[in-house]
Amino acid sequence: MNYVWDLFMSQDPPKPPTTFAEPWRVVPWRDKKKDFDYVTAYEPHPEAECLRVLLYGPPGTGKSSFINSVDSALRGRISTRASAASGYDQSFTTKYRSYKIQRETPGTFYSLVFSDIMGIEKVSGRGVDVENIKLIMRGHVHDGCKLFPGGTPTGSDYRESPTIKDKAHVLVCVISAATLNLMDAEFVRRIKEVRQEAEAAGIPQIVVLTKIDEACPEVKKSIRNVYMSKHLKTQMEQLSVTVGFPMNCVFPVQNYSEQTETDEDTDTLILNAMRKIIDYGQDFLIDNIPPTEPKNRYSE
Ligand SMILES: Nc1nc2c(ncn2[C@@H]2O[C@H](COP(=O)(O)OP(=O)(O)OP(=O)(O)O)[C@@H](O)[C@H]2O)c(=O)[nH]1
Ligand SMILES: [Mg+2]
Repeated sequence: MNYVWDLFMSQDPPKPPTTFAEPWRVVPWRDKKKDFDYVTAYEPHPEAECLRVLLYGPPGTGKSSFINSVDSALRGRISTRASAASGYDQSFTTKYRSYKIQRETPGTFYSLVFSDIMGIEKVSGRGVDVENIKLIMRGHVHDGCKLFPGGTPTGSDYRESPTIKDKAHVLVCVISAATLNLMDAEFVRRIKEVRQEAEAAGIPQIVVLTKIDEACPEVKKSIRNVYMSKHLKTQMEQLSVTVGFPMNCVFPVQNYSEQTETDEDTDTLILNAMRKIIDYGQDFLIDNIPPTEPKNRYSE
């Protein structure tokens, strides 16, 4: 009797499950082709020329890696064009630079432009400051400009009268799920400031939540657990509450960082996020480019 009791007491209480029984959001695993075709076929209004996606966020969260990951998912091989590095407290990217993704035929490109900037840093005097993000968002900064905190672009770096093709059409805040709990209040304040400015300019906003593999062992085991993981859902809810992004604007991805080959499931999440980015950006273009007058057939 004592033996049975001792045995019972020596056992740890059962741990609550770390995953849901059913995913809380539907992902078209094994059907990435739909999103792939959607992204590859996308053509914005000719006045916009391309859909301009501006990425921002704290340093080292995976902004440059996300550009490389979309490039990799579209081209079917790992790309490392946007410089990514393993620095975490200081921004590795130091310029405002735009990237296009090449189609199979050399010299032809997808209708997407990614603008990569250095991270927002919590220490003033480093990284990109919020004033400069506002200028980039409104199309005042020329590509290739080196941004100095506290200073604004002047001369040939400054565009006096931007048109719709120079402005950001969708703003993507890149946050790491692995360090979300450690995110400083100062980061949150700066991100909120950018959000308010984007809201005032009517620019749609999305969050790409990276490093989900580092944040959750279940996801590391299989990326298909992304919407089964209780931990990740809590992270997303927390992000939504602290920074104010609605849950349906948050898209978790795992960037290509160590892999040497692309894979279907990683591509699926990246392309799914990309499709949403296109949809949101397209709404902005519809609202901001007046429809062309239908041709009057009697005046020809
Ligand atoms: N495991 C994992 N590592 C990632 C992921 N995304 C990015 N990384 C790694 O995180 C590090 C920083 O990534 P970057 O893409 O340089 O980050 P960034 O936001 O562009 O950084 P700055 O330009 O310095 O602001 C690199 O070592 C990447 O390989 C991810 O989803 N999972
Ligand atoms: Mg970078």
